[in-house]
Amino acid sequence: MVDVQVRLEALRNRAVAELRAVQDEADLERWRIAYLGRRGALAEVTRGLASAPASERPRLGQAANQAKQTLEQAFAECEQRLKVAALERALQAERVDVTLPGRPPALGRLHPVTHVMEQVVRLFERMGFQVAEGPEVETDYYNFEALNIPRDHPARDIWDTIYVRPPEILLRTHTSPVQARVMEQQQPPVRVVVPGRCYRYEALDASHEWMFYQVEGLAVDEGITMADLKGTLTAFARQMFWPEVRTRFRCDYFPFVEPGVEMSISCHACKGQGGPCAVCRGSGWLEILGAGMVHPRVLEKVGYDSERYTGFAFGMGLERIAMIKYGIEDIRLFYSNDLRFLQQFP
Ligand code: FA5
Repeated sequence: MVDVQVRLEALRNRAVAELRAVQDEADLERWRIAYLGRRGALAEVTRGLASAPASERPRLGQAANQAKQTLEQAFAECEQRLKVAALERALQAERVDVTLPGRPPALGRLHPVTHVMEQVVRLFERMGFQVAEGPEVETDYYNFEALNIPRDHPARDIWDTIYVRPPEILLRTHTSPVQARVMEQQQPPVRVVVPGRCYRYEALDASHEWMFYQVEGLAVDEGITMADLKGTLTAFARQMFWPEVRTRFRCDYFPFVEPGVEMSISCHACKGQGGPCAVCRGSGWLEILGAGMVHPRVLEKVGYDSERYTGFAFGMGLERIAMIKYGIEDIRLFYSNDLRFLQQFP
């Protein structure tokens, strides 16, 4: 029965050698069936033991058992080897090179109009003004009546109003309604600036939007004169634009001021020379705001003594200021959400 033992030996050697070449679970399963399966090579040799002489059987049986144990152990080791290899592959796939430089997070930035609004407000704060705010959905009273614009006043046509619930509730057409709201709440001296959104039923073009920002200013005290208005606004312009800027005040009409003015600054492109300048269309000046001395009737409506107190007020469009400062030609660029435009600002 040397024959059986030789076969067992050969079988074991072949099986172990083949197992070394096994690369995946499917190979391993094929190997298991081929050698350890019920109809596998080992089972076949073991079945041959039945024809061996009885005296040889125990020894051969033992040899067969040993071969089986060897193969089972080799199988378990291979199974373990495959598991470790699979785990290593998974880890390799997840590998992160921690020495690579990080990807910088995309930083947001302020909208250019927000940026200009903060600058304007900061400059007036330094001159002693406080910040006040008011509602964008406003009543007819504050938007018009309190500002000396009664219902059938022709000046209402200046402001193309968007109504929420006509005729009483509307979207404020300017920040001026906050003037009365502030004065109703406090006694003079008053010094406030009011930044905020305004709405008008407008035909859109390069300088008109239906939603835009204004900053209102109001100063009321004893003895305030037109010189204070001019001095304050000129100081503002020099800091906001450039130190040599010149300002010009010309008569304008707003029902809530008397006298009323419009203020222009000298054109930065042609340094006020005019001529063929496209920025100021040859005039040398750029209009930036409306202003004036608060109308006595506006003061009286909030219960102020108009004999004792005087004041000045102004209102500027922030998009217009931003357009001048950054050389932007079309107001619609601000609200078209085009990142190529917005990312140009600091
Ligand atoms: C007013 O709104 C007055 N309340 C300003 C004022 C306040 C005068 C206090 C006197 C005293 P006006 O309608 O001119 O005035 O608007 C002021 C500024 O808002 C304009 O110069 C302009 O820069 C801006 N503005 C007005 N309409 C629009 C619009 N449709 N789109 C963008 N900006 C606008």
